[in-house]
Amino acid sequence: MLSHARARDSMLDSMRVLLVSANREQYPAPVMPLGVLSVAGAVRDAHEVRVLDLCFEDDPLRAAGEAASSFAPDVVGIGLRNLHDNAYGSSEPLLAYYEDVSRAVRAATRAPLVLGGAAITLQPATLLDRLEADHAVVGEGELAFRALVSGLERGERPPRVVRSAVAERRLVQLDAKLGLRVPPIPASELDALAPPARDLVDPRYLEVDGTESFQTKRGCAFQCAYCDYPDLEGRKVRMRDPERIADEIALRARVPGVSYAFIVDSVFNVPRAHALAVCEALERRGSPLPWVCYATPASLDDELVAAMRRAGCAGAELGTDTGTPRVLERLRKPFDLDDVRRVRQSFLRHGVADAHSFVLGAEGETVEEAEGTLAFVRELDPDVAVFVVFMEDREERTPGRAAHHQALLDLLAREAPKHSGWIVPELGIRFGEKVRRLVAGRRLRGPAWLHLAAARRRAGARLRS
Ligand code: B12
Ligand code: SF4
Repeated sequence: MLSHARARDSMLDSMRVLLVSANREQYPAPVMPLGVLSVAGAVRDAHEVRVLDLCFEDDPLRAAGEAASSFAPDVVGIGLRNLHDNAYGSSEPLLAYYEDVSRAVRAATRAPLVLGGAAITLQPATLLDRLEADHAVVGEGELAFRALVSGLERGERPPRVVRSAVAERRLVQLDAKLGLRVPPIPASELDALAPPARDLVDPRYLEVDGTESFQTKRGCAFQCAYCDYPDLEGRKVRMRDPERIADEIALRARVPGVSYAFIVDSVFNVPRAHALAVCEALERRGSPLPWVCYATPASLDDELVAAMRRAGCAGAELGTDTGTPRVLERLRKPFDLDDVRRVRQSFLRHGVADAHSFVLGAEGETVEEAEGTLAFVRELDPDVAVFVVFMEDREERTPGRAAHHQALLDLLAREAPKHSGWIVPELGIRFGEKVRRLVAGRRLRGPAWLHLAAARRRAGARLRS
C-alpha cells in the first residue's frame, strides 16, 4: 500500500523521498514496519515522503516499480528487516527477493537507492553489493538518513555508507574511511525525534492482528556471547521518558482496531527502574492496552512482574536460551537457572504468560548438552517454550548454522510433539499457517503464543480442580 505525507506547504526546495518496506513475512504475524515509519517520521518535516509497504501486495515487484515511476522520487530508501523467513531457512530466497525489489525500483527510476534496516546492519557489504545500491545506512536511521538526503539535496556525493555509531562494529568488512559516521541519537533526544509516521501504516496490519509496536528504549548493556541485538541498537541503553511512552500507547489505544501493544525493546525489564516507571505511567492511564515484551530473568523480581501485570502486560518472551549451567556460563547470560525457576513462579502468581526461547547449538553446544536443556524445560514447564537452532548472521563472523544443526533438529522433531507448549518454527511444530488459521477463525487478537499459553493454563486449572 502506498501512503503519502505532504508535510510542508511549500515543497519547492525539498526532496521527494520514496520509502519501501520490503518485508512480506506473515508469521508469526505480519509486523508493521516501525523502522521505516520511524525514518519517514524523521524526514517528513523537510521532504515529501511516500511509504510503500509490500507486505500485503499481490504483486510486490510491480507495486515497487509503479510507485517508483508514478511518484518520480529524488531518492528511494528500501527497508530490509529479515535475513530469514519465519522457519529460519536459508537467507538465499530472501536475498534474491530483495534483489528483485531493488531491480524493479531501478528499472523505474534513476534516483539514488539507499538501503537500511536490521538486515543491512548485520550484512552491509553483502547486501550493498548484491543489490547494487548507492548507499547503505547502517544502524539507527533517523539522523543518518536525514543527513544522507540533505547531502543529496545539496548536490553532494555522500559516502556509500552512512553509519550510526551504535552500529560501529558492523563495518569491519567495508573500508571504514568510506563511511560517514553519525553519532548515536542521545537519550535526551530520543523523545525529541518526530514520532514514527503511524498515520501512514497499512490498515491491514490492524485487521489481521491488531498489534502496534512501541519502543521504550534503545540498546542492551548485557554481552551475551552470540547476540547481535547490542550491535543493532548499541550497548549503551538510551531510555525514553516513561510519561511520553505511556501517552503514546494511550493515544494509539483509541484507534479502532488497535488491540495489543508489542514493546519491541531488546529487553524491557532492564534497567529495572525505567521499566517500573513505564508500568506506573501506564497504570495511571488506566492500562490502555494489553501488551507483550521481551524480558530477561535478570533483575526480574516479583514486584516488577506485579507492576507489569497491573500495567496490562499479558505475556513476556524470555531469552532463557539454555538449561545447563555450563552453557549458560559460556553464553555469558546474566542470570542462573534458579532465576529462571523464580521468574516462572512470579509469572504464574501474577497471571502473566511466559514464553522462553531456547537457542540450541550456540557456542559449540553439543547434542548431549542440548538434551540437558530439554530436561530443564520439562522440569520448568513454562507456558510456552520456543526452540531455535543457532545461526550466525553477522557477515564478519561467517554466517551459518550450528555445527550439529541436523542432529539438533532431529532431537526436536522427536521431543517437541510430546509437549503441548513446545514450539519449533523451523519444523512447523505449533507454528505457521495452521496456527494462524486457528487464531483468525476464533477472532483472537494479539500474539498467537499467548492463546496457546492461556489454553495450557486453563487445562492445568481443570486438572487441579
Ligand atoms: C520486536 C522484534 C520482533 C517482534 C515484532 C513485534 C512487532 N509487533 O513489531 C516479533 C517477536 C513478532 C518478531 C518476529 C520476527 N523476527 Co524479530 N525482532 C524484533 C526486534 C527485537 C526489534 C525490531 C524493532 O521493531 N525495532 C525497532 C525499530 C525502530 O528498529 P528497526 O526496525 O531496526 O529500524 C531502525 C533501523 O534499522 C533503521 N531502518 C529501518 N528501516 C529502514 C529503512 C531505511 C531506508 C533506512 C535508511 C533505515 C532504516 O532505522 C530505524 C530507526 O532507527 C529485532 C532485534 C532488534 N533489537 O532490533 C528482531 C529482528 C528484527 N527479528 C528478526 C527475525 C529473524 C524475526 C522472525 C523471522 C523470527 C521468527 N522466526 O519468527 C520474525 C519475523 C516477523 C515478521 N513478520 O517479519 C531478526 C531479523 C534479522 C535476521 N537475523 O533475520 C532481528 C534483527 C533479530 C535477530 N538478530 O535475529 N520480531
Ligand atoms: S540480554 Fe538479550 S538482548 Fe541483551 S545481549 Fe543478552 S540475549 Fe542479547
